[in-house]
Amino acid sequence: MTVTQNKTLAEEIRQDFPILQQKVHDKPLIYFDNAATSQKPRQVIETLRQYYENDNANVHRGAHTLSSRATTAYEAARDKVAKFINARSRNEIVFTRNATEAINLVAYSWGLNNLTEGDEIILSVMEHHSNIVPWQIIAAKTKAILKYVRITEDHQFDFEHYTSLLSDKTKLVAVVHVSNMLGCINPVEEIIKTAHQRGIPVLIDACQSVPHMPIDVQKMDCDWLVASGHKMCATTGIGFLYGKEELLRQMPPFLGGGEMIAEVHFDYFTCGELPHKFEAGTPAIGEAIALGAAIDYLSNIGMERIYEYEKQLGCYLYQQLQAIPGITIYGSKPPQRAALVSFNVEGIHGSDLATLLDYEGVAIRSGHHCTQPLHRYLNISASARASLYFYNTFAEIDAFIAILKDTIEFFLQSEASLE
Ligand code: C6P
Repeated sequence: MTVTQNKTLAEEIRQDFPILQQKVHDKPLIYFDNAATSQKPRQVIETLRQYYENDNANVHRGAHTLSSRATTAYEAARDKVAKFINARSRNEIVFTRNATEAINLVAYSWGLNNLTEGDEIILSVMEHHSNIVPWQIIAAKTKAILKYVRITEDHQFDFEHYTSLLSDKTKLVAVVHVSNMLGCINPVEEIIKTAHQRGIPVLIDACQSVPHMPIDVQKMDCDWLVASGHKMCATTGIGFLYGKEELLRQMPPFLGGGEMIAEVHFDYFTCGELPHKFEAGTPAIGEAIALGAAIDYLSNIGMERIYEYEKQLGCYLYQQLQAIPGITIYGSKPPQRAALVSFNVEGIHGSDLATLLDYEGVAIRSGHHCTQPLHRYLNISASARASLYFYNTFAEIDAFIAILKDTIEFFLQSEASLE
């Protein structure tokens, strides 16, 4: 990858993504399902291959060379994550399988031990299931109560409603940074500041923001933040939890076993140091190292540049979709939104649309996108969603819109001929 300023970002780096060069059903692949998972550049695939060909061994255990190489690379990946989100210390980064596991870690470790009957947890109606179900489980065990911040008429986080929900009973706020359905970018710094004025800790689900924009946890001042590697050019099976060191120190371990201990006796154990206290068992070593390579890759391009390019791409997609008759778009207007758009077309189910588009080489997602409560709140059962990443092009958007229009016409004509 060579970064120059006169080509568009996608033109410069697209060749790094082998999977994007293929045809699907004999049509050039247009991959617009990046909110579900991103594609991986050669640099990440190569890092994983090299690790398994040369260095594969277990970490923190062996005295041998391979184990020492694997340990060094694994811990270097932690340093890269810490630097990428500007954590104060590497001890604040815990590797998990994904964002879901990271939220469960906080729910079981912190939630179960700090919440009691009548305490309130504030979520928002736009949360992904991963930031609802763990809290429902913990609320059932502790008799805590869940409260949901509404969205405004133009589908933004309703700040006024949020502040009205905060009270002496509120013990936690857990909200998404960028909604994977509405695409809105929530004012997390304000949300956190307001909660902190009452001494309430805040967890940020940054699954859809960390891959797309610069993140500074110190500036944001969140207490915990979670993300998944597979949405940011790394592999599946790796994600991370950021937590303020003093909070992580107070939290008991989530899972028990090897790696997370200092001493084990027949009748008790003592915990290892942070962050190992939360990493029980053999971790996803190659995947963590590949996450480090993904971070190198993204940092080399520059997160600010990725954010700016995606902003233009997202605006263009929104404008083009908006011009289609019979379309309903969810989420507020650009530019305060991410490069993803969920929509429905009158008379066509999102799943039918996605299936027909697949025949034309276009990959989009349809269904509830793991936000069933939000879909119910909006009085819809499903939606179609096109979600972009920095390797997508304006030409792909043009092709997608043309294919979408043809597909809608084809579908509506077929329906009419059956009547
Ligand atoms: N959203 C989507 O298509 P995991 O599965 O743990 O990697 O990520 C869960 C998750 C949590 N929060 C948000 C905001 C998310 O978008 C996701 C994953 C994917 O929208 C898969 S459902």
